[in-house]
Amino acid sequence: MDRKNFIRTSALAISGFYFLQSELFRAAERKNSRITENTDVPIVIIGSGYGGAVSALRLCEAGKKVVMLEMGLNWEKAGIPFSNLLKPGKSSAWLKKKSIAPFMNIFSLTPFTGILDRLDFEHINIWVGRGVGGGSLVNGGMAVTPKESYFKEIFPDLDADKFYSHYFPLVREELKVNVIDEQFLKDCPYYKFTRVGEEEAHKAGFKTMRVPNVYDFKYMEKEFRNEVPRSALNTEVIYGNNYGKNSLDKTYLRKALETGNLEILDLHRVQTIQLNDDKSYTLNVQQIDTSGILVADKVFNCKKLILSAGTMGTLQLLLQSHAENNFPVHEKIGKKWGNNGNFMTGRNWVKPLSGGTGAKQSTIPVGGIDNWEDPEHPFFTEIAPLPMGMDVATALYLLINRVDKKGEVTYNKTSQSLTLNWDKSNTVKMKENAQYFIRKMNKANGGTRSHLLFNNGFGADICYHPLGGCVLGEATNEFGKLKNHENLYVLDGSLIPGTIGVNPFVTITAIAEYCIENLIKQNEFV
Ligand code: FAE
Repeated sequence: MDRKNFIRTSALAISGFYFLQSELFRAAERKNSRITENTDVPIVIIGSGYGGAVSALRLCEAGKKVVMLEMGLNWEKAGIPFSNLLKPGKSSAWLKKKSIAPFMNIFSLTPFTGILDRLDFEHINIWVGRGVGGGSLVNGGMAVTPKESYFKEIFPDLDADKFYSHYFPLVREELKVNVIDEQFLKDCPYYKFTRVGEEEAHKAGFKTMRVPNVYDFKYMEKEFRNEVPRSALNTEVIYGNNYGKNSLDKTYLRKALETGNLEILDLHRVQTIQLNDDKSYTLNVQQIDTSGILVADKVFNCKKLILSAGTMGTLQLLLQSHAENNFPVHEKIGKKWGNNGNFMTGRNWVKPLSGGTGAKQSTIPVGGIDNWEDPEHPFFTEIAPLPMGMDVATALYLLINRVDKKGEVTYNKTSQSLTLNWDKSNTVKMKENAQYFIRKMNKANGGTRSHLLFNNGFGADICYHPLGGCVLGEATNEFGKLKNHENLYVLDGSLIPGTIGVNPFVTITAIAEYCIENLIKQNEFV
């Protein structure tokens, strides 16, 4: 080694040593500065998705002080912009080194507390939202009211008339649900995929329907005219929308905060729950920073506890606390879990000679195919966008089927994680429906099954709608109060027994409204 190289190498080694030392010092400092806090609060809500946001608003309006613990980040407060599909960044994944979209995960990431998480089980992967607003931050905003006949079948004990005349209209209003203008849909090049999808469906003999959404379509029209910054027309959706989407932070949660009675603590992950002798609860909570590093251990004591951590989060808390702290859980906890019949599929060579499904696509779906009344092949499917920045002549569909065979969620003490009793046998009928649909579409319109997408064109393992495990009226009383407990309530997707026949957040919100209204009336929170 010559003298120049020797000096350069030594300098690099010395600076590397000091860098390492200062990193170790900072890590030690972070460890030493971990605080342990013990706080008493009357009501705690875990999770800030649909069930949590509704509960918070109605309790705060009734004059109750509420603390909400949310493991994800408060993005509005943090002021960090969301990424789009073509350039995944900080918001695109929950502490992962690679992007976690349903396909095309070619992007490396620096771990950050992003808004999209994927929970991997043996036969199924489940995507969930993380952050203040829960799933509303990542979802496509499709705001679909279930068919009344199916709602009655799934919830025979609920007063369907009251739901269809009161709770569903109420939540559509609160969530700011609106419908795309038909002329805009007809003219806008970003909706070619919907127009082609509907045309092809009609040719194949299927019935289509307009799908309402919480995305502000008047804003989208302005985006198109370049009067405002673009969001849906700039490939923003599952990693967050910077504009246009009325996620919960802009609706229920904002209203709840305006009462002055709600405190939201973000980056606070509840680990386990203990039941105390006086029937109150103690929560063991970890506060983390945006790279997932533990900054404080905290303990919250509360008289009343609402679990709104989403289907998988709520089941994890209940079953893990049961395994580790002997926390009492009813025998029905974990039962009647379902994927809401989610089944992804797609077609290639869709109108290749006339511009395919369009190079530019809005991320917000507005069209659906309704085959629910077909006794042999009942399904509903979203005509989904595939905004890749170029025309790939591919049509994407997320089918929602009935769930004939339900699964079960249990807790494995050795691996300290949830186990999902769910395999191919649970999705047999869903696959048959997808095959039937694709064949009929191809026969009428040309095209092939998308063999390169998913598993040879069939995504049985893709789930956006985990539901059930804490079923209303079975694991809980008729208003979501858990059996075997006096001060514990579940208000989220886990109340729905595995299926609701359409995208679920309108139903989750309506059921939460119904439950919290009645719980307050019954003086559960005095
Ligand atoms: P959820 O919204 O999941 O909120 C639970 C919250 O609890 C999250 O913010 C978690 O971070 C937090 N949490 C969990 N564990 C803990 C813990 N231990 N400590 C503290 N916080 C915790 O619950 N549905 C539709 O109706 N229309 C759509 O267009 C649609 N598109 C979707 C697209 C994607 C990519 C995904 C993933 C889902 C989509 N969904 C859609 C489903 C919908 O977002 C979901 O059913 C609801 O968000 C579930 O609401 P929950 O109140 O149950």
